[in-house]
Amino acid sequence: MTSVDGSRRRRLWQLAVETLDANWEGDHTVPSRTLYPHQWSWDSAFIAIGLAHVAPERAWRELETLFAAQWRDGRVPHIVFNPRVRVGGYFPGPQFWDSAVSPVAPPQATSGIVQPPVHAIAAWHVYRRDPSPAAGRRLAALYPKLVAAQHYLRHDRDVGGAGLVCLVHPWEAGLDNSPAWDAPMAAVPADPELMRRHRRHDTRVAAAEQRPTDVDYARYIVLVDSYRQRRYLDAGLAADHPFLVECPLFNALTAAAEYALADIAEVVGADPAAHREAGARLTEVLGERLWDPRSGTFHVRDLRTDVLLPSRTVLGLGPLLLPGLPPGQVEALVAEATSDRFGVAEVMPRPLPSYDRSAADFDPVRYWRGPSWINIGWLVREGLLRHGRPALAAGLAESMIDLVDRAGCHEYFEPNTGAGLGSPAFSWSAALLLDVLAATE
Ligand code: 2M8
Repeated sequence: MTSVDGSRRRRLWQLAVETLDANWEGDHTVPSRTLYPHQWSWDSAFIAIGLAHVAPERAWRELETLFAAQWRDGRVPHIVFNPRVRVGGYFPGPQFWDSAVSPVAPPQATSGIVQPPVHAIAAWHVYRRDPSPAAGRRLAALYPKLVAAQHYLRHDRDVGGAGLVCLVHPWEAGLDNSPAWDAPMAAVPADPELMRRHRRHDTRVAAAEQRPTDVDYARYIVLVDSYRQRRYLDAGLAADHPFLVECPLFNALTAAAEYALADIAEVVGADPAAHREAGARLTEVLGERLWDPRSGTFHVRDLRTDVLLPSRTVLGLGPLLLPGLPPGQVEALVAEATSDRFGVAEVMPRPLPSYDRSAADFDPVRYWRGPSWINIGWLVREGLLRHGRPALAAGLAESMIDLVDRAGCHEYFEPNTGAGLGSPAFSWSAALLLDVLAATE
């Protein structure tokens, strides 16, 4: 277990609490005041995990506000737009998404895509911190919504027909411009005309070399256009949607959500068995479709070409979250995490990068193409703990605490120097720091 001395702990704890307080909007938390002024789906789940330690009422509210915008087909939108934010405060905003075109959209303006399903895991964390009868009632009210969200992902999004969730936009993965998407994105037409009609907001408030490129954005927009034109309906996606991928982290989180739902089902008087079966089935299919025994890690499958893509990104470590991962795959993933590519260690750990440090196109400052992120460290740490590697998990925790200690609650960090990148005062960095600090008490 990492030991964090008392005064350092108090200082970091206070910094994290102040960051979350400053980003609270009354019924949800913005990821960042400058860069992301609305509510984001997986951010809210991570934020709830941190809030459970200091403001459980806000933790429940965070999840409830998000699920109030759930679509009628069960999908949880990746952004819930705050109508009070000025037009142009974020791009692409509610006008561009135009969720009202869809017959299954809620009355609120939202985006039309999803993000990784961390919410059942978050709800279970929040409940376990304070398992009071009142918390049990809130858990019971969320349960059917969480089940509907899983149903949407596992059925409506099973484009490949093998039982894995298919993503229709890199933003769904949360690791927006990861090198994992380079090959499938290269096939998406980058229409320069389209971007000339829009203005990016992100590069006005963050350094351009730390953000995706204009060409990336042109493709992001083409994909939103394509999905909007089909009114965000999933039937027939395989025929003509230009980006269809199966991601190991997203699918591992979908499976982990089933195990969290099994725990929740026991508390709320529902049947846990079907959730455990779904978790086991997803674990099996992940092994069949995304595991490469030669590389010893998991990869993304491009459904348009039916090819397993070679890049080794931190997405490949996601299946460590699964309790039923075969021992050979666990060993291989631990070897991958502790190799020079990713640098996890018990002593003198280096920050966990988002991409293989030894790759020729590793970029230590550009968004998801190399920098270190606290949410990914948190997930890999959970995986190491699940598979009985507490010393490695402690090393990883130490590297995460160090990053925030030296640079503040930044959105991401330069993995060699530890410099803060992207937005300062970023919510999930603060929230997950609280959870990691609490575990070192
Ligand atoms: C980033 O993504 C948004 C689009 O969803 C953006 O760049 O504008 C990603 O890091 C994503 O994972 C995150 O949820 C979001 C808000 O923090 O920002």
